[in-house]
Amino acid sequence: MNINTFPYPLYLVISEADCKGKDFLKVAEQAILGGVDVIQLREKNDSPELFLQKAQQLIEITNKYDIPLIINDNISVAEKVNSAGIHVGNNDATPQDLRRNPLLKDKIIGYSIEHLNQLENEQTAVADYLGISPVFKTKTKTDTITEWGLEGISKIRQLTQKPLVAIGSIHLENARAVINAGADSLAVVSAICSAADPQKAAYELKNEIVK
Ligand code: TZP
Ligand code: MG
Repeated sequence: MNINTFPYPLYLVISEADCKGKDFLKVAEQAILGGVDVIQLREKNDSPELFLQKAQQLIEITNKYDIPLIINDNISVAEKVNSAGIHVGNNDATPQDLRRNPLLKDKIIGYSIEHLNQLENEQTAVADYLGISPVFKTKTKTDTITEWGLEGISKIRQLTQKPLVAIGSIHLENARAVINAGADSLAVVSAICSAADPQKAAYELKNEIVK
């Protein structure tokens, strides 16, 4: 795809476990109705079969609303469901590998930035968007490296034109500051998945971003 703009300002990253007993498919649908623009399915502990099954269920919903589905770090699942994109981290298959794959080369490819020197590598150059991971320390993902903070976003903003998707403890209260620091899109897990009303949470976040 190789996009210069990222027309998805509110990005939901979802897993069944992060929905804490709620039906994750319902949470996803409510989030879409509230204004989420793109969804990533991120299942770190599932068997390949279960991950595929969840992706097949979720893509029925995202397709219904014409919302892109991005698969976290699983080439086979991304290929099999023909997802709109795939997201990889610093220790996963590389964006270059994905671009060489005939089934994935035209997909949205996201790449997490955990070290500043990644901005100089060829992987960053071929990614469609960069994940700023994490902006703030989060209980949802504890094996993180750099906590970028707002200063980190501003620094990365000066070094690249790529769309920047910020993730990590983003909530209604800090959403505007993260955008003002230079992020193009906000990715959240708990702000929507743990909310009593995911649709309302998405709606409020979206209003905070686009206002
Ligand atoms: N990558 C970096 S932080 C994070 C991921 C998947 C989790 C963000 O979760 P939350 O609940 O929005 O802080
Ligand atoms: Mg990974």
